[in-house]
Amino acid sequence: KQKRMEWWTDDRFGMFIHWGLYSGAARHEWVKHNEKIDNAGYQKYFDQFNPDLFDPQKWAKQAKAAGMKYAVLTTKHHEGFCLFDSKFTDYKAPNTQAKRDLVREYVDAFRAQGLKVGFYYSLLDWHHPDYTIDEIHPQSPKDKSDASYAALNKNRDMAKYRQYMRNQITELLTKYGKIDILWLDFSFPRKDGHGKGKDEWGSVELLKLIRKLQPGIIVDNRLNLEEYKDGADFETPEQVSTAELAKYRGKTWETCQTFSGSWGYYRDENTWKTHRQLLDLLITSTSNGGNLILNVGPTARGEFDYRATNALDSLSHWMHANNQS
Ligand code: JFZ
Repeated sequence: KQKRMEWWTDDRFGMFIHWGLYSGAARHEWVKHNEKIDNAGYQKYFDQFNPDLFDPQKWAKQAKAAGMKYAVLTTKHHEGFCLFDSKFTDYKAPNTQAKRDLVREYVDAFRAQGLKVGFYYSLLDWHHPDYTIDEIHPQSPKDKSDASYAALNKNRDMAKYRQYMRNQITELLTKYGKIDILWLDFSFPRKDGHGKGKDEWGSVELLKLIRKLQPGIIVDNRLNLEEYKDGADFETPEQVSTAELAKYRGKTWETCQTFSGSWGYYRDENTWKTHRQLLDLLITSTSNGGNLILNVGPTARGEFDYRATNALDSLSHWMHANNQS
């Protein structure tokens, strides 16, 4: 474990990329949940998805210039839409106006810039017909009784969904060459039984499969396997303040942070961090022995918003001035 973590702890700084159909709604990657949209209501974002400005070379160059050494892209977020060409679903980029596997192009472009390549894969899936409706599903019942959950879930089978995840993870870890990081997201066990934890995900089995397919891969800790030997490679303090980061000293960790609050493109959000705040995050993370992964939420057309580009440019100027790049 020590060995496989060497490059990662050395590299310190990465780019997170949240991109999917929600980018078209442009108001948070949880929009399907937040607005209780069903599959029919969400279909327009699939029909309209057309990333005509997608230029992963440009993304990779921007990341590299900003001093980032690795990247993690959402191959599938909670909405269930796949940016890659999966045999196991029709709900994928090749069936949109994009007409191609966008993950493939991301991998090629980032690798060409010498960056390490990671995949985010959502355990949650708000589109799959076998994924059971739980407390945080868009179609979760108003009345939280066991009976209403049972009625909603009578034709849904998590065992089939677990197989779907294993199939897709196998595709992701066998069709794109060496993958450096797998970022699985996330467990939410609930005492009342309407959440999901390691048994619902089949976490142990999934992790064994991952380590078999890609022995050198680095895996995050959101599979709910804290007590399991070799269960996770790093902790993931999310959106915590710089003051809190000192608490993670001595551990292996990566804080994930956004430019503006949401992870998916949110056009009208007005809480963009200043360039100084971003630098503080980077400095505080590295000086406390951790990694920082800064998120960009590209637009549905495949561009970085000018505010993200400005922030990345500013980091790149700082890197250059300090001779770090
Ligand atoms: C998750 C996602 O729901 C979110 O959209 C984004 O992808 C982010 C990186 O990860 O959000 C989480 C997951 C776990 C916790 C908090 C937010 N957690 O464990 O505190």
